[in-house]
Amino acid sequence: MATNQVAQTPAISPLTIKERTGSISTAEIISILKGEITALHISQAFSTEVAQEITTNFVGSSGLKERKDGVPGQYVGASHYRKDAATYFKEAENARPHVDALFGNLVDPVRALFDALKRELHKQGVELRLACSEHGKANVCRGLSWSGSGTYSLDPHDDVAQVLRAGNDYELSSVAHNTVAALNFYPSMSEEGGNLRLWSHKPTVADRKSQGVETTGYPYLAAYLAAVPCREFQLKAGDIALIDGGFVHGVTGQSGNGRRRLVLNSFFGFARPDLVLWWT
Ligand SMILES: O=C(O)CCC(=O)C(=O)O
Ligand SMILES: [Fe+2]
Repeated sequence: MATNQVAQTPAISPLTIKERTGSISTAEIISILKGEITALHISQAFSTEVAQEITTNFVGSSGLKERKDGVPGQYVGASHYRKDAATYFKEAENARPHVDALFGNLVDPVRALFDALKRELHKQGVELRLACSEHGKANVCRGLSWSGSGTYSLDPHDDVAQVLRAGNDYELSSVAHNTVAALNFYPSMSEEGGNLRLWSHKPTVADRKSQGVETTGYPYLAAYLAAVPCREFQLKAGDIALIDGGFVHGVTGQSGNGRRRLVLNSFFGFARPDLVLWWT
């Protein structure tokens, strides 16, 4: 009983947040990976021209699908969430032409970040590569448009449970013991809402068990988070948010009948001291 009660009172972990305008640097990305910063919000981090091209291509994509895994939203690409490695990597292979097509003939800013980080880590004796298996390899990103209605368009969750529970057939499971960095590029933003909310809480396995979200990390109920301080990022098209995905986060409800919110999301983290894996 006592253990249950402890697990149900969320421990507060302080947030270290950096917000600025401009270009993201590899030093900042590595600070997130090492757990020195919890969240980084960079405004006007990539061009509105690229943002518009990606949005137009997402909306018109023949690879655009409705999620059927209990998380309301539309997507282009593949998600490892609740899938075995064979299924995920096959889906990633099949979706690759659609993910590539999101960028048209413009330079893909997510791949540019990946390449810059790869060069910097290489200098430090660390390899960065896409997660893979005999069935294929991950894509650099996936496009997502959340459609939950109510307080949140994407309910509060953490990104670590799904990695911890990915299973032995995934090489990325070991990243769950280090920082799982969640990278978000925003090509389009709703008129109101659609903020990224981050709570001062990094759930443990016991916390997840107490909330019945041990394997998914999704969703944490409002009652559980009620006493936990939070911060919110007001996002615009062209922004990047990079967070420690172990902290609970969610996307607030959206309104306005014009633009739809679109995020390009990827995950990465240390699998070994000399290896950083990247996946979606
Ligand atoms: O859309 C966002 O801002 C966050 C996305 C996210 O948390 C996720 O895909 O796990
Ligand atoms: Fe997330």
